[in-house]
Order: sequence, then C-alpha cells, then structure tokens
Amino acid sequence: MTQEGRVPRFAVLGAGMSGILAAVKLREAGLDFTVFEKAEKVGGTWRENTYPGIACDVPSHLYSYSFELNPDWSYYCSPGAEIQDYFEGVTDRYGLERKMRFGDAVTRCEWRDGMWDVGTASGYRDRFDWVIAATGILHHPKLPDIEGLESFGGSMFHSARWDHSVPLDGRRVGLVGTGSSGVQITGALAHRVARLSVFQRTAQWVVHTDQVEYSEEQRGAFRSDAERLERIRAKMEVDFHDGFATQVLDADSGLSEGIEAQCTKDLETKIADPELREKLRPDYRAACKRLVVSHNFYDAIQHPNTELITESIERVEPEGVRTADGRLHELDVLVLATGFHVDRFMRPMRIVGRDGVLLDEVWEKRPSAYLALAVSGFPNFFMLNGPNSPVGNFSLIETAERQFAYVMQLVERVRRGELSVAEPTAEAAQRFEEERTEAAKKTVWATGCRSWYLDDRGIPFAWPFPFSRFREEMSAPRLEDYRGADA
Ligand code: N01
Repeated sequence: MTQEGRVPRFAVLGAGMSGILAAVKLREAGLDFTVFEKAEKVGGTWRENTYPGIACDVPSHLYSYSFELNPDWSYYCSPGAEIQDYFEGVTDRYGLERKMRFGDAVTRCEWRDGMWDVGTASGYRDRFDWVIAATGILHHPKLPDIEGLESFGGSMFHSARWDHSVPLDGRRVGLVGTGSSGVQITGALAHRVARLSVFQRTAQWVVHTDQVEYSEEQRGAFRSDAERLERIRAKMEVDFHDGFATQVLDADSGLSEGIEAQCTKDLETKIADPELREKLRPDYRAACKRLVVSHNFYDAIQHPNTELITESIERVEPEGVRTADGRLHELDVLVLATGFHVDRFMRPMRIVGRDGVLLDEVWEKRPSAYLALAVSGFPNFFMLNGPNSPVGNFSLIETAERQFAYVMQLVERVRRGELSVAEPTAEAAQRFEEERTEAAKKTVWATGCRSWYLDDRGIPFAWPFPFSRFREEMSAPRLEDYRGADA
C-alpha cells in the first residue's frame, strides 16, 4: 500500500531511551504512531536496573537528548534514579503517554500487503507502515551456569531484577561478577552489609574518577545560560566520542596504552595490600573489555567488610557458595551481576518479513544489520541501538538520535515516492557486514579477553569504525544501497 498522500503510521517497540526519542520526533513531524511497552512505565534499562549504586558512567550532559538538555543534573555522572526521572519528565513534557500502550508485549510483526501487522500478547492488533524497534541491547539478564544455583537457601536475584524487599543491612551478601554493574554494587554495599563476598572471575581495568557534584550555583548558571550548556555538551561530544571512545577502540592508538598506564598507577597507589593488588591486576589489554569507571570501587574492595574471592566458584549450596579450594562462603543473599544475553534484541518476538522470511532464521547464527539499522528482507523495519551499533564507552543517546534522523530521511523518500519501501539490498548488507567484520578484528576488543562484545566466533559485534564514520553514514542514506522492494 503506497504511503503517498497520507500520513504514515509507525509502531515503536519499547519506551526506553530510544523509544521515547522516536516518539518525540514522530510527534514533532506530525506523524501517526503508537509506542508499545511491555512494562507499566517508560525508562527501559533505567526502569529495570535499580541496583544500589547505579549510575551512568557517561557524563550526564552528554547522556541527555540534544533537544532536552538538563541544567539540573546533580553529578557529572548522575545516579540511575535521576536518569529515570529525566526520561519520565521528557515523556510528560511532550505528552507522549497517551500514544503509549503499556503492559502489553508485542509478540509478532508480520509484513503483509505492504504494511506491518503488529500483534501483542493480549491479542491487540494494528497495522503500520513502519516499525521502529527500540528494544535495547542489555535487556535479557544472563544467569551464570553454576552448579546448584537453584539450591541456594537465601535470597538470590540478578542485578537487573533487584529485589528491594530483601534486607541487606547487617547481612552476608555474595556478589558474582565485577563488570560495570558489579563494581557499582560493590561501591554501594561494602559499608552497609555485615560481609560482602565479591566473586571475581576476571580482573577488570578500572578507570578511577572523582565524583563531581554540580553545586547549586553551577546549576543556576546552566539554567540561565542555555548556550553555555550546549557548548559544554558539544565539547563533551568531541572529547568523549571522537577522542576517548573512538581512540580507545583502536588497538594501535596510543590512548589505550595511556589509559592502561593511568589505571595501573591508580591500582598501585590506591590498593595498599600487595596481595589484593595482584588479584585486581588484569592480564589483558585495557579497554579489551568495556572499561569500568568508578569513584569508589577501590575504597569499597578494601573495606574491612569486603572480601575479594578469586578462587573459582565450584557450586552453589543452600548455605552459600563453595569455591574450588573447598571453602564454603556462607551467605544470606546472593546477587548475580553476571551480565546480559546481548544477541536477542527484540526477540522472542516473531518477526516475519517479505516473502515470509523469519528474522529468527536470518539471525540464526548471529544478529547483524546493514549500517546497524536494517535487515534485508524486512522493509520499513529499522532498529535503534540494534546489532552492530556503536557500543562501548559511547553515549547511546547520540547514537539513537543520529539513527533516527537517518530513518526519517528514508521516510521522506518513501513519502515522495522515490522508494516504494525502505529496505537495504542483500548485497549492501553483506558488503557492510564483511567490511565491519574485518575492521572489528583490528579493534582493542579483539586483543584477547572474554567479554560481551564478542560474538559466537569471538569477533567483536559492535561498530568498529571511528564515530566520525558513523556520523557520516547517518547524515544521508546511500539510496543505491536500497531496493524499491515490491510491496
Ligand atoms: O555485565 P558484564 P554488567 N561465574 O557482562 C561475571 C552496561 N552498564 O551488567 O569477566 C563467575 O559486563 C563476568 O566475569 P568475566 C555496560 O555497557 C553500564 O556488569 O566474564 N563470574 C563479569 O565480571 C556494561 O559493560 C553502566 O570473567 C561470572 C560479570 O559477571 C554492560 O552494561 C552500568 C559468570 C558480567 O559483566 C554489562 O555490565 C552498568 C560465572 N559463571 C552496566 N558469568 C553505566 O554506568 C559471568 N560472570 C553506563
């Protein structure tokens, strides 16, 4: 069905950071849309992750929509609850809730007769011209494959499913995992609990930072001078994306060595006990795993209540965790900060494209997407922060904004009849994937460590090019890469 001469309809899947962004932009453009959200409120990762100590380690003035700068961020890197409030505030200000369907998960999207037929768990159905999948990456908690896990007699939960009804003060808490989540949890719990047993499988490179709080005076100055805030954000964008986050992924740039030297210096000067220091010293290159940023991990790990355990976990028993040296670490609470299944994206939704092709089959080996956005065979279906997107130490907000602006250019082309639908050709998708894979093998992520950046072949799945290339690609679609698919 042609979209010429009528207002196209959009289904946005997910009301997290990317979904809210899509809704704001679609509203501004006067287009018709529905946002589908399986939970009862907006926020995505910031709604789901409420663990003690949660914060964003990307500076807050950068981790904000470019059109909704916030003079009131309390810290340089603000706590998660404040970020959740920010997203709820944006949703309110733009009156988006009335366009959102909460508490009903999308279970299928099927391309039929030139439109997407979208269905939910409750049986609701509607038809749309476009689907924008904004379902996130770090979304499906991964439980560790540890013998006896289910036999634990105390309280046990994943970091992204924190059970706030479980008391922690004065109790014996075990924590499995020392990624970004585990490190933040350690910082928040060490002084609260009777004993914190941190089970570390692999040491992390930790970038130690100061926690910078914005004074009321500074916030007042941001409020009264919007241009100043814009300048600060623009500078952060250059420093962070083109500088830090881009250079750090280049295995040959001097920056990753510089970061390693700085992290080593912090480790040497901040950890007093030589034995503990060696346990915390990584044996792979800095930034091979996502860099962990913390203002309090080194203090917390040296707190008298904390023990860092590097013996491997043999099994979980009703009383606690048994390590390979035979020792039983008795626990009341066991927290699993063990990461996420990062290859699911909008699955388990059933997504059926042109000629009945199933996304699950196309992605049988692993997910991939043309320019990190679209899949051949799936017309007018675009993902924000989907497979192969820039991850790492970037702001995912800027990524989503640029991706959405790109999609809107295609929407316009289709409305003008220059394309019947927007779908990358199989050749363009394959060419991009081959080039991406080759570049990925040369990144710091591929220098020999285990991390969630690696696919089933051990090749990093993320955007491996400089952020400048991402900006350039997103600035204008190459129409020759699209087919005017028969709708
Ligand atoms: O998860 P992870 P995360 N036995 O996958 C360990 C973002 N984030 O939730 O290193 C023992 O990084 C595993 O050990 P190892 C950010 O992008 C951002 O912490 O694989 N241990 C590792 O230590 C981040 O990268 C913020 O050997 C096991 C940990 O669990 C991403 O989310 C804050 C194990 C998993 O680390 C994911 O971080 C928080 C087992 N069987 C998160 N299985 C910001 O501030 C796993 N582990 C923006």
